[in-house]
Amino acid sequence: MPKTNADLAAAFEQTADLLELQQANPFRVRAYRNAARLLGELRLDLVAQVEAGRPLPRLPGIGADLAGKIEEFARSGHLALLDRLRRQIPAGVTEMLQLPGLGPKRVRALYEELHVTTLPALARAARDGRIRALPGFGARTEARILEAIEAHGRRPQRLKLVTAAQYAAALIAWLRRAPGVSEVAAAGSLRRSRETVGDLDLLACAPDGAAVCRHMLAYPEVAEVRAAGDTRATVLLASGLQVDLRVVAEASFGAALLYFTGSKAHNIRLRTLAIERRMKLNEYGLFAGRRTVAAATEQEIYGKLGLPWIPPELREDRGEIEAALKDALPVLIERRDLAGDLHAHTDWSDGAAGIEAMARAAQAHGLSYLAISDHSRRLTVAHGLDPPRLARQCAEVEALNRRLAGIELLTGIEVDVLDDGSLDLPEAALAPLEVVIAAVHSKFDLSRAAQTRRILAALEQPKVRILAHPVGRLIDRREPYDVDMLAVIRKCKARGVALELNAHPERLDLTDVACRMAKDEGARVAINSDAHAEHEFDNLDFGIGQARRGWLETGDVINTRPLGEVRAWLAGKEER
Ligand code: DGT
Ligand code: CA
Ligand code: CA
Repeated sequence: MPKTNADLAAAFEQTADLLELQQANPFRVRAYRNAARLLGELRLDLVAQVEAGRPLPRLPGIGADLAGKIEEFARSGHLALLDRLRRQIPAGVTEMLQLPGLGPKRVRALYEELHVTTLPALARAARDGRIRALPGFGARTEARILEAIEAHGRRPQRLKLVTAAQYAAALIAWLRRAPGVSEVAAAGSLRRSRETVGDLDLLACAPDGAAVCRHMLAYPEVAEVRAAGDTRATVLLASGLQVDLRVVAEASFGAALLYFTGSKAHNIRLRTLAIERRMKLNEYGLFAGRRTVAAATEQEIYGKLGLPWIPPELREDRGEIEAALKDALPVLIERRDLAGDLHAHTDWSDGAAGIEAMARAAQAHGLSYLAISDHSRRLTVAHGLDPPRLARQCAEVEALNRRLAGIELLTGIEVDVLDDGSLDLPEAALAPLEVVIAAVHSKFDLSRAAQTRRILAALEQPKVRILAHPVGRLIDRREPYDVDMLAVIRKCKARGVALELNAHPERLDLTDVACRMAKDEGARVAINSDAHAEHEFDNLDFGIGQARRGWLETGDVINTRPLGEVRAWLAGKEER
């Protein structure tokens, strides 16, 4: 049963939605949502765990009931509860939940008050002006719903990188068991670490391509076969994800990997370079007339084109070819370059674990320091800290520091930026802290000018050293707020504030392009996990992928430095 954590996460998320539609106990709804979030990020494959007969590890928020559900899903591929909910609720209503801006509460109102159970019926209701008449809706919401339905039809579905990676890992493991396979690799946008993935491009190396294609068609998750032949197959998985598989000979593996990794724009530039050098480049190799110049590895092909090997994350035709020609490619940051993490939560606010557990987890992830930065009081839903609780937490952090070996904690806070750009806590409360992170969690819809003014004002506050998730987007769920990023970056540079690259796979905020802007302006970046649970330090990998797409090097990232240097920077004793 090659279901993956991503399938489980989707099933739990849907269970939560449908339970909420039925107005189930909010705590129960929340438990499923939290479990979905956990599974969506967890690296450990729980399915394999169950298959191997190993007990599930202790996981935050997963009690006996949910653990039973995980085992049920791993063993049967189904959740009886979800199947029942789906029978009780019309499919069109479930579909409405996919529309941005329509949560269970609104969907419930729409189908109870207007009796709409399909998207076309909902669109009609919007056009007839029936939605605006409902309490809590209004003409603006009605117009947005109509737009969302239209966009829903147009927009190709893209998966978050973390989700695509989970599906890919399970399928790659399956393909490695195909007859005669010596290698399986992911290509396409997944290999380039794009923040979202349209479809999976996989490459296998084997003498008998037809046998490998047949093996893939036998993958139990295949829902639809779109094409199948001796060297390639295209299928749709039950999750809706499309997979393109190519099977090639070892002699041309590098050429195929290069071609199918893309991007298309990068490939076009390489082909032009080949032509200028009187050669021809395609998915089978680099050729001079009929002679094969290079084909087995990417290194050889780049080499014969007069280029160093270019890391996949750079292959977007954003200047990497020019840099390579001058032998001036950046030396991209790697995960092992991170020395510490400057943003994490604990159960003092909305985190799942205590301070010590988070410290141990950070240490287990190879980090040597960790800032404890819980939310401030304005975020009441997250049990944000007021000055007295913050002072008590600091005392506890300092006490722990005297006891812990191998990891050093820094005191800190993720303090809300208020509507006018002032901070949620008074200067006196912030003064003793080492790491003050300013974060926007409200008023996302201000005009560009107003939002920019607000954030620049927050950056003027003397204790602020990091700007959290600078554009506030949630991939697939919330658009970034409108802000003049260049102005923000320049202010950060001027004030000696680091821009956070929040590594949560749903945020990946900064974007790759903004990372590049920050680097070009000479501003510092902090790659932070924003971990709310022990396993979330794994997410740093996704931050690194995004940073590499943004051309970042060790020197651009503040938390690659040893603690002593970071403390000096935090204290403002370094270049501004
Ligand atoms: P995605 O799937 O939208 O996330 O993005 P990619 O980059 O994975 O794009 P995809 O799956 O359409 O194609 C995978 C790679 O195959 C692409 O990056 C370059 C190569 N490729 C596909 N179609 C073409 C084409 O028509 N011309 C060229 N030059 N390359 C192509
Ligand atoms: Ca693709
Ligand atoms: Ca493709």
